[in-house]
Amino acid sequence: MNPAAPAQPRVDAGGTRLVRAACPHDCPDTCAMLVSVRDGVAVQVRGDPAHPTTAGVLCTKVSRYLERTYHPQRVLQPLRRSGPKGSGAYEAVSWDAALDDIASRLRALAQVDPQAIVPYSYAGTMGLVQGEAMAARLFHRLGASRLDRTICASAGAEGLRQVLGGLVGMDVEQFAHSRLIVIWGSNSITSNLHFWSLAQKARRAGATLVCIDPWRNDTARRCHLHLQLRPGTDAALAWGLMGELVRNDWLDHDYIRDHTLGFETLRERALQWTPERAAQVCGLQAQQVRELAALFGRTRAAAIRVNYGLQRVRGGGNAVRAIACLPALTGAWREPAGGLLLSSSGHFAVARDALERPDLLAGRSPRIINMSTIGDALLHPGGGDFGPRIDALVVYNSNPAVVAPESGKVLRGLRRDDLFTVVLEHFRTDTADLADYILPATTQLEHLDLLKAYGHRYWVANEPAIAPLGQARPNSQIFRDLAARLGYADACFGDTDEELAAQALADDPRNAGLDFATLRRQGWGKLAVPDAPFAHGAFPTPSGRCQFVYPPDAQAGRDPLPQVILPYECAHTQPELAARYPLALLSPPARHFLNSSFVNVESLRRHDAEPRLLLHPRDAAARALVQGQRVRLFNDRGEMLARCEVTDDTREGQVVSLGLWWRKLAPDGRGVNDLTHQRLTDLGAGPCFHDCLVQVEPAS
Ligand SMILES: Nc1nc2c(c(=O)[nH]1)N[C@H]1C(S)=C(S)[C@@H](COP(=O)(O)OP(=O)(O)OC[C@H]3O[C@@H](n4cnc5c(=O)[nH]c(N)nc54)[C@H](O)[C@@H]3O)O[C@H]1N2
Ligand SMILES: Nc1nc2c(c(=O)[nH]1)N[C@H]1C(S)=C(S)[C@@H](COP(=O)(O)OP(=O)(O)OC[C@H]3O[C@@H](n4cnc5c(=O)[nH]c(N)nc54)[C@H](O)[C@@H]3O)O[C@H]1N2
Ligand code: SF4
Ligand SMILES: [Mo]
Repeated sequence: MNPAAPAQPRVDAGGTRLVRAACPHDCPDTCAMLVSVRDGVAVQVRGDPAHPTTAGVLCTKVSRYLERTYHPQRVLQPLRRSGPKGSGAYEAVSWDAALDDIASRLRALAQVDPQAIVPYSYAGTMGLVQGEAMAARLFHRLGASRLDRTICASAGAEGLRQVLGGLVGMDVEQFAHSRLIVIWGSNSITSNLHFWSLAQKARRAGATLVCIDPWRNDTARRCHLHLQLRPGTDAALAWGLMGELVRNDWLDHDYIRDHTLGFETLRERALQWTPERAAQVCGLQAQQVRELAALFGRTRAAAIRVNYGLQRVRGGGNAVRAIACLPALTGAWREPAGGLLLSSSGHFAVARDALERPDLLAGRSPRIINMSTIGDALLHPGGGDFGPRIDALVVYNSNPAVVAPESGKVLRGLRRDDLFTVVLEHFRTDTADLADYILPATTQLEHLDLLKAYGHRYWVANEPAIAPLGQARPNSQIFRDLAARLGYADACFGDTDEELAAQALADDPRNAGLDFATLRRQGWGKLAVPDAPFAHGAFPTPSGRCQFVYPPDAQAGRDPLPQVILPYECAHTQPELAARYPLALLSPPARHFLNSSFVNVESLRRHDAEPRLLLHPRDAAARALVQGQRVRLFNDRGEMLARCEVTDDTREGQVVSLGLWWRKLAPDGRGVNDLTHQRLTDLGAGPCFHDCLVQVEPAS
């Protein structure tokens, strides 16, 4: 199960040192990298050719990691605000001065109510050491508010947990052997490149590729079939497919009997869903539903790569639930190359409590702030159920001024004069521009880390390749330093990064033979998880079965089956709003940026010189808009400018805006999240980025 990586030469004849690293970015691929270092300077990064999923290839973005690391605008010393908030005036201060002042401000707040302090972080780095390890310990010890990290995946995660029991599924490497691959809600070529390579292998061996996406993206264009449904209608399509599977008896009755829960209930509901009914909700042809159902029902090694695009709408959690029922109906799970993959992260045995030390809460249970509604939270005056007003925000590994929904409110919050904000960053991001202190953090080449993945089954270790640039410090060190300043003597605040990495690996059979020393030496190592994890059932649900029905819903008298829930903002649910703002806005990632990371890397911004808006020819004609024209995109929450691209790759009534631009690098200083709202998904309390109505007009 654990193929040993061949030993790499550590130093070549010319004196170049080769260091094993891991891509830290928020991407399912978590590539194993090799960094060449000469005279203390990193001179090359490349993909590890021996690592099975990386296969020697890094994406265009991370191929430019040196340009990012050695960027002239790296923040390399602590900065203290020296003018009004947002003025951009900062002065360099020593680490001692910065840490002393920050610690005394936090101490003073903690004496009144530590919940007034809020950490804000996501996946700028996915490393377990530079993520929620020392940081979590510090905030737990303080008794600060806890953060619900919902901004990406919580709706799908909860949906999948209800059906399969966790973020578990197929081994991505098995997709190479699938006969049918359904890519559902994902632009793999952009966001999951190494999966796409495996899908290509399957295609060359004769597999059929299907894409289900409201936008004909690069991936859809290269699939055999594309079902271009209305956004937020995926659950209806899944029910349409289930109806056909039941009516045509494309079912594995033994698998259903032995390994699933609630089939009779599902069967009855599925029979109410004809292809015509599903097609009507989804804006498809009934024949398309029939055709996909026949393909899926008659292919044993049928695999679904469901991704997060489709769960960023009101009904996203239930959509994932409905889709997750499909492979158990046909028994596709019996095949290693059949089943479904949303995320592999639940297969990793991580010793969370050892890393984060919730015991340091010492019986307290601080309130939880949802990061997806940080705009409202920052503007809350305090009191009532909310608890104390937020007086301090400590941001690391995230850029909320750009990535969080309803930027207007987020920015108003961040601009509050009575908010004390500390931002740990590589760059002067839009968020850092509103900080009281900007603390220089190291990049992946400068610190140690250990990564799990959400798209494959390998642990990947990251050795520091070069010394920290300037005065930069690893996140872990900054939180360690703050803990010392706050007088916390608990031994855990003395743990080194090596110790943290070692603690992250749970003592669990899945980690057999994989301690941190081994991973460092080998670079990476594969989890011991069966190729076909649910061939014999054994789902990690309480029932051990694939749960078509969710027992807690049944017990509470609610409908226990996956629901079809239409978007908050669409013509069916809000006709008056849709009359004023008739276009559905999707805002998926741009290929050459990673969320808001890399937007400041010049060689990458050259590919996407300014924000683009894809608009259907009929919508363009109705507004007398032409190719290349600058347009204004707006609704009641905000506006933004973009260059219009007239194309039938998008549906009529639907526009697509690509990427999360730095506000200060956009022509109008705005971003797409000026338009999005803070309402939450049906499950998991996640954001609804792709559930948003707008209007478009010529820019004046
Ligand atoms: N280059 C690049 N790669 C990235 C990222 C990036 O910013 N840039 N971001 C990374 C991150 S943080 C994540 S979470 C991952 C995951 O990435 P995802 O969130 O899966 O993003 P995409 O793969 O672009 O897929 C989004 C797709 O979903 C479609 N979509 C939108 N609404 C719906 C819907 O209602 N139904 C269906 N069926 N489809 C819908 C969009 O049109 C788009 O094609 O990608 C990671 N990889
Ligand atoms: N409209 C719309 N909005 C979206 C999305 C969308 O598709 N549409 N996608 C959403 C998704 S899926 C996600 S995951 C979120 C992503 O939101 P974020 O996790 O905030 O991702 P980034 O924008 O990449 O910001 C990460 C920041 O962390 C910094 N960073 C990186 N490594 C380190 C480190 O080691 N130390 C420190 N201190 N800082 C570091 C980077 O410089 C960068 O500025 O955005 C969400 N927002
Ligand atoms: S961003 Fe994704 S594809 Fe690119 S190097 Fe990192 S893990 Fe690999
Ligand atoms: Mo994400």
